[in-house]
Amino acid sequence: MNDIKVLNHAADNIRILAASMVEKAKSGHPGGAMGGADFINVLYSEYLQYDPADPTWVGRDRFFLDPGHMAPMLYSQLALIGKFSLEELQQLRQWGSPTPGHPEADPKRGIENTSGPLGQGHTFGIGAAIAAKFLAAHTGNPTFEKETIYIYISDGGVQEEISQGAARIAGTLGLDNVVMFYDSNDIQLSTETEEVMNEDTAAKYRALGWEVFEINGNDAAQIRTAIEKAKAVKGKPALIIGKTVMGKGALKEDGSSYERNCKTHGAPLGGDAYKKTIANLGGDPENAFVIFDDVKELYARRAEELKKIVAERKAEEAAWAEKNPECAAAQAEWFSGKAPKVDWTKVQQKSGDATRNASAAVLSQLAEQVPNMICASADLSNSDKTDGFLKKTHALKAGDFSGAFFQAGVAELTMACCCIGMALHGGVIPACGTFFVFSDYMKPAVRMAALMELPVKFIWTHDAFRVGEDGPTHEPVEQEAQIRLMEKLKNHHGKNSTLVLRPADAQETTEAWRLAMENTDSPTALILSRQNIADLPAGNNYAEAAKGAYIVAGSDEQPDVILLASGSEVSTLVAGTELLRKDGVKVRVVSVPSEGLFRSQPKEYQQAILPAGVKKFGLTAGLPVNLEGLVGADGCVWGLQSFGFSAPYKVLDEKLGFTAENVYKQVKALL
Ligand SMILES: Cc1ncc(C[n+]2csc(CCOP(=O)(O)OP(=O)(O)O)c2C)c(N)n1
Ligand SMILES: [Mg+2]
Repeated sequence: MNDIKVLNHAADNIRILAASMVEKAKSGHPGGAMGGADFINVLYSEYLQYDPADPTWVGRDRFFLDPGHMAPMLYSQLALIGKFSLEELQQLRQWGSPTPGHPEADPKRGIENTSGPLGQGHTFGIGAAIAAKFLAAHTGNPTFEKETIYIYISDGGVQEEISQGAARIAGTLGLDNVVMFYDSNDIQLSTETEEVMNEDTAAKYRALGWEVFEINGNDAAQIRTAIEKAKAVKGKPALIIGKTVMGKGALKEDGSSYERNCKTHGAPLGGDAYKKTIANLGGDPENAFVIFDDVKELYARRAEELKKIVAERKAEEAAWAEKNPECAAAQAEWFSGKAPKVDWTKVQQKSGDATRNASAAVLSQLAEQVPNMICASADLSNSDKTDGFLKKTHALKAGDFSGAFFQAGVAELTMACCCIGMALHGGVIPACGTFFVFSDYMKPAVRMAALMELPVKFIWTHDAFRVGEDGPTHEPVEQEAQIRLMEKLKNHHGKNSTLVLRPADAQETTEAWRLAMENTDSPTALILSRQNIADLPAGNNYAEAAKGAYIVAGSDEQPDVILLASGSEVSTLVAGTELLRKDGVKVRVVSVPSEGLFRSQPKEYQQAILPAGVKKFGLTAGLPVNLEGLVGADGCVWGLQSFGFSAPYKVLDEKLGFTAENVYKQVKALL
């Protein structure tokens, strides 16, 4: 057991480094980091199991940070274990540095998740815990049973609504591999917490099925005991509520206390206050970026302990692998991040089917062929047709993770963040479904998946006003334009941050799913119809969908006009061509499942499909902006200009101009 004095000295070391990073950067958040230092230090010096020589070891414990503004605490802690240099700490928030303003996922350096938008980070941790349970059940590898997901949350994360969803899921699924620390310092950015919350947080989490421990979060001995107890809890997640002191050890320039002060939330301590604080914590204000000798020794000892712990756990894994070579090979494949091998010829599509049903046909095959896939739905599995997957497996349950379906309940953001956490954990391929209109509840998570380059599959059905009688609340209009903006936004590797696919018929849906499964380094969105759609003309070359836009079979050479659309509007265009041809008009129909993918093709291809100077007519059930970029000055787009209306969808098609006759009329006016 480490001497408490040394633990306290190490926590002070973290406080000194964190405050100094912010001081040097002239921006950042010292107060929270200084209050949380004791917890993170006890965790890393005594409990967190990881392999210093093999940072992405699959069985490692994981630390998920929710309050990204406490980055200086995490970076300083990681400097104590050698993952960051003292020079790198001094580059906080600077261009090109590995220590940006809020941590961005970098598991090799000990950062398991990007954090910044409060609430999401701890939900990623819950998703990772689900993945660990799933892998334990599906591989039998004993290492996953031993893995603990440690989560750090603050007042902001508890206040965010998503915490209700995360806690509900963790409680319902009995995630006893979760130990969450709540840094309860009574202070937030602009007020003391009592101005905005007077709940009994412990009672709330108990009611949601958690075991709760309440301690002084700046007392190393109490933290140690609480972690011991939390790890021992069976059948439930554990929450340690630590009352902490914001800005612990901070002094003002006159030497009076600067603790428990909102001002230390998000600004450097400043000048003499900084110097007084560093001296008070036992550091040298002129030379603050130092790791104390006894702290170096503390972490050197821990590194030795870890060698033994990791050797034992890896020996267990090796024994398992020897007995289960096939499972071990499968597990290695799952963690490789490579696309799974799928025999797509096995997918049987029905002619004229709704694309949500076509998606179900694919999911049914994926459930059989991709044993590490987890599919989720926010209580709509029989409508969003993720039940195609569910019918081949069963739902994950407390104590039984042998299934592969995650029933998230009506909580779209929670579901999305859990899926992201599964992807962060590695070893599993998550997908999740709901109605497209409710993608509005998921966008913050889609953005984070895009930023982290995670291959989560978002399945959004009921893609247009043709939802019909459910009325405007359920009819997406502007959602496609919104999500397609993510195709225009590049990630930091220069790739479109999200792949967005809206297939035109059942067969094209198989292609879209193939592209989704082969996309291993960004999220994919599949936008699918509720209503049946006529097949594209016979002989259509569906493989061309991989280019984002392609010429549909039956198109004329040397066209007078090019008609383009995505999803079910393509078949409306095809119907319109028959009327146009009767007038001798030569027509090309182009299906555009993904503008982003199309724009990634060579210029020659783009020009061959949509040559400049040829008149173009676009049809979209969303906002015209969906196609205006492709139509340009060569024509016009017929789309929706307002929210939808309640009526049977065929009536809406008539009223809103989504008919062969209107296509004919609009195109004639154009020519
Ligand atoms: C979703 C979201 N909303 C707002 C913010 C801006 N913000 C960052 S920290 C913070 C206050 C958080 O208070 P707390 O979690 O108690 O942190 P402490 O002040 O104790 O460091 C706010 C509002 C954010 N990062 N994420
Ligand atoms: Mg706080």
